[in-house]
Amino acid sequence: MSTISQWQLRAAFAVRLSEMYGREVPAYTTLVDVSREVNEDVLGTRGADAERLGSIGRVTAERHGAIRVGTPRELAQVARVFGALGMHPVGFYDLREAAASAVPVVSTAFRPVDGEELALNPFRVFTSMLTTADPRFFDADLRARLEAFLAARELFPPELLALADRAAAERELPESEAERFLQLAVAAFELSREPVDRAWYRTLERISAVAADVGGVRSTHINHLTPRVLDIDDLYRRMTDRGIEMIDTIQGPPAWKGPDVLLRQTSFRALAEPRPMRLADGSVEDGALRVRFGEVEARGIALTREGRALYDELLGRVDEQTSANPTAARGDLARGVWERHMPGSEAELAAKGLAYFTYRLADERPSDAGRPPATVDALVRQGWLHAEPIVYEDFLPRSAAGIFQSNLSGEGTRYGDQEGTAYDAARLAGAIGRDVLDPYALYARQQADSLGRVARELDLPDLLG
Ligand code: OOG
Ligand code: NI
Repeated sequence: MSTISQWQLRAAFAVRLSEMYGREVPAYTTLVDVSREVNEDVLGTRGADAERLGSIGRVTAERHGAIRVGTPRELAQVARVFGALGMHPVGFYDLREAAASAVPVVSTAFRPVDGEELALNPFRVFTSMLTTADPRFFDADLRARLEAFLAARELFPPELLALADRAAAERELPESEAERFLQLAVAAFELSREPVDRAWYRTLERISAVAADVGGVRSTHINHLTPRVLDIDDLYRRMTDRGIEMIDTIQGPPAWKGPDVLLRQTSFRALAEPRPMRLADGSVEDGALRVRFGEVEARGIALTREGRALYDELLGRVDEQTSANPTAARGDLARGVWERHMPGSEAELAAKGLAYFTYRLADERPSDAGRPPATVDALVRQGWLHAEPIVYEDFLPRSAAGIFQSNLSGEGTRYGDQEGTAYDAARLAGAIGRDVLDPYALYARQQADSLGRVARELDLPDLLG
């Protein structure tokens, strides 16, 4: 009997989730269609260069999802489901600090970690957990009620978790178990039709719309599913032309003539979705909730810590200029800052140690070659090696907070006199029962592995320094 490997499970899960979400949120299907058109056009005009940060096959299939859970126990279960798909927790994001309105969550991203797995299918899920212990959002009474509510619900049936554990242990599932696993896993993220307790939902909504979305209902659901495009500015125009109202910015780096780095994202607010509401007298009436949205992204080169520090510094400068010139367009100010301070070529990013690359031997040695030079820089310059950018596989806290925020209706409440509760990567790892991996270490290893290979091939043991 044939078996289904983890990457095949991951790819199949992404496809089925996408079909399900397209049925639930038709605007998502429009977004996917427009993304495909944009990608085909970019491929047509830029040719092979369009695939520098991933093959068109990978990019067309590429999605990230976002989900939100309530407790460490639920997060640990999510980790088992994604573990079955070869997805591991990477990075820690504290959106409580990054957002101006009340977004009481901390997050990580579940994703494949090695190059081959990423190339097979890079599906990733931004996963947030409510910080119920943070008194800036939840007073003692509300916290107790919220935690009791969350403790009493079950997001993932035991059969799903058992199949997940088996897939993780055996790194595959027999076909019929794989089918069952996929059905249960997709169903776990469908929007529930169960009536929502209106008074409870409204109580949480006064604190934060995100808290209500997570802790106001007895199930979870996919919040959005994001396709990847090769030209997000073009996509933004085309969606606007189709009458879909986008948020007013593209988050992340500006459009400019230099290399694409990190991540640019934009979104639109989805329509209200019908959700039955249970009233205090027990009766049920038609209601609607508007929490899910559409998002799209363009990915660039992964930056090193130094590169990221530069990115954060430039964002700060753009903020300063924006508040000093409130009538100027932020995108124009940002482009100006970038042109002054961001390296204008991949070669310069590499030479300054600001971005990650993999290296491979050129098909032919330079014609007048004697011994190869001893530095990576010189090897690339003289044509011994090709440098290929490593694509950024992660998220940006400030953009994530912006996306959360731009899709909330109210600011929510924050008790400013209270001290925040520490939730850090270690606490998250403790909840999940496995390490939360450091994204920089993953990119650095990919780069070092490639350098190790070329160092052996060229017999340059000192190349790695
Ligand atoms: C997650 C928001 C963050 C991204 O792409 O930065 C995110 C959420 O709304 O649950 O998905
Ligand atoms: Ni997202």
